[in-house]
Amino acid sequence: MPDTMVAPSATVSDATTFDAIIIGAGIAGIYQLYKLRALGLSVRVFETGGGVGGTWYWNRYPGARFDSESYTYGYSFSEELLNEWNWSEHFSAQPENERYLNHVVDRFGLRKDIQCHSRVASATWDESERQWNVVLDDGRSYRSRFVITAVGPLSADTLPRFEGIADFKGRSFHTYRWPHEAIDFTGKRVAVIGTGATGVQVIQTIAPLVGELTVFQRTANWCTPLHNKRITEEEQARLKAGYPAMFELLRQTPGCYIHMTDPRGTFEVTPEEREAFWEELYAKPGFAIWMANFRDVLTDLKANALFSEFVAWKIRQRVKDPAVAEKLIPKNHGFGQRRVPQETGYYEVYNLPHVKLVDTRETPIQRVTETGIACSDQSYEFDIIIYATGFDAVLGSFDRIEIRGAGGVTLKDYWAEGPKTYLGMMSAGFPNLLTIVGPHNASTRCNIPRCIEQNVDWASDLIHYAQDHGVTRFETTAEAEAEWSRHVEELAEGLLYTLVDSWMTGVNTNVEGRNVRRVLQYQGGAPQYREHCDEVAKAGYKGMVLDRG
Ligand code: NA7
Repeated sequence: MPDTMVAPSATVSDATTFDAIIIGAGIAGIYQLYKLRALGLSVRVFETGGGVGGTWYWNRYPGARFDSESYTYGYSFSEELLNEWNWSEHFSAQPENERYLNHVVDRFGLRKDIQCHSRVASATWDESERQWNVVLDDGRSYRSRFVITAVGPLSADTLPRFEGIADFKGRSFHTYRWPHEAIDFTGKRVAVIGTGATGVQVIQTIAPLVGELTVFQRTANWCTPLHNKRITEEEQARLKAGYPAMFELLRQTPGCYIHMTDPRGTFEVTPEEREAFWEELYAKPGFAIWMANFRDVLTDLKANALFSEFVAWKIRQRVKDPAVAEKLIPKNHGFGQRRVPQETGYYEVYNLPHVKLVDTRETPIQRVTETGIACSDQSYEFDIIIYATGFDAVLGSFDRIEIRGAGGVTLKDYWAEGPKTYLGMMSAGFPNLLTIVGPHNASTRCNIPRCIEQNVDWASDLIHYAQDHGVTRFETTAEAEAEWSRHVEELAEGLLYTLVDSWMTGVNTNVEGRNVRRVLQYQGGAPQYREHCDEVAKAGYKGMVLDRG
């Protein structure tokens, strides 16, 4: 089986009863702890990993880095923190990101409430006590009035359902479970399975280091240049001076990125203007090409097809072998309908003599063997197999915990036909449970820390209100939940991303039952989502029953 990792533990008190339990010490869990501590609550965070940072703790594979501009990604809640932290690159890499999150934890004295190596196995609502009973997988049990899940949308990693994975005698890793020690790739025959955002980062990073690289691609993606650079001293000063204006802008864009959609339509400009604009976008850093494109590129099939043709032309220019270039050009979806991987020299990797691309739709993988991978046409021998095969997105991390609500039903069963939520933060029958950054929430369509801060602020205000007003139990009504769930479904209607399988539509061939496309995300944009949440709070938490009993 793929290697797992070992990491140091933290010291916490022996207490077992808390006002609130937070599951997960990633970006959301850390900030949630900070907020609840500031309200004077006793809090314990349980974290599966050996350290804090969530995504940035686990994903330590070669090449892991932000796709959002670093300075737009850091926390915004503390001016001191903003001023003292210097990001070294526009799109910072995992080691720095993990260091940053550790710095935040230490700076605000949060570590003593974070219990690492502690995987929550179950959380069961006790109606008589109006408390949650939280049990770890080693049997230790804890109680709290409130539970906040901060489990992350991409933290339930999935391996393919190939036969023989355990038989492989070389080393193999899922990218999410990358070991802490350095891996020596020198002269090694390496396989990478998967060409999503993760696979692309790994492939372009290890290609120059390995002896031979074989990439197993099932679906090509539209990858565009990241254009990462170091941040100079002058830029650093300019960025810091501009923080208030930048965060204000981030509040206004639909996904809280610094890129604003161009108000023009694709066919409202001349072909020359269009091409010049697209060339400009291709040369710009980050997601500008996805988010600052013409307003109809992601909504109109004709506009989308024309822009896809532009990107296909770029791929053909960059990949020398025309047959390989054709394999790398997506044929089953247009640009931006799936997550756009950001690349640095990715396409040029396929010009190297020791790199081979295998299209697993043409020659499917039949099994993993002791020495490598057997495809329908031939067998390959490897020293290392890297599974960049993604996640049981959004729902998977909830499914892996047995969360049992007031009626004895588990959240997994309650969401079996698709999520049902109110504001993407709670579900009927699950009192005092806040599923921040969960399904039906704007955060998974967002520059995630920006939406995390909004979710955490809202959840903290609700808990503060409950504490202040003697509320011992809150729950959404079934009607409010049904209305929100309908609203979320309606917002996704007609959007081009719904036409294709991807983690964003919840399809995953590696997980039983994930063969139906679902609406997992709130598509109305972060500002509109924030307005909804604020209105609910302002109206005394309409759509919810708050009980003082
Ligand atoms: P993704 O984007 O879900 O990519 C997973 C990749 O693995 C994708 O290319 C899959 O092909 C491939 N895959 C998965 N299972 C198999 C099997 N069984 N056989 C062959 N190929 C397979 O996950 P990432 O980790 O790259 O990115 C997740 C997000 O993290 C990303 O969007 C960023 O937001 C950060 P498929 O496309 O399904 O045919």
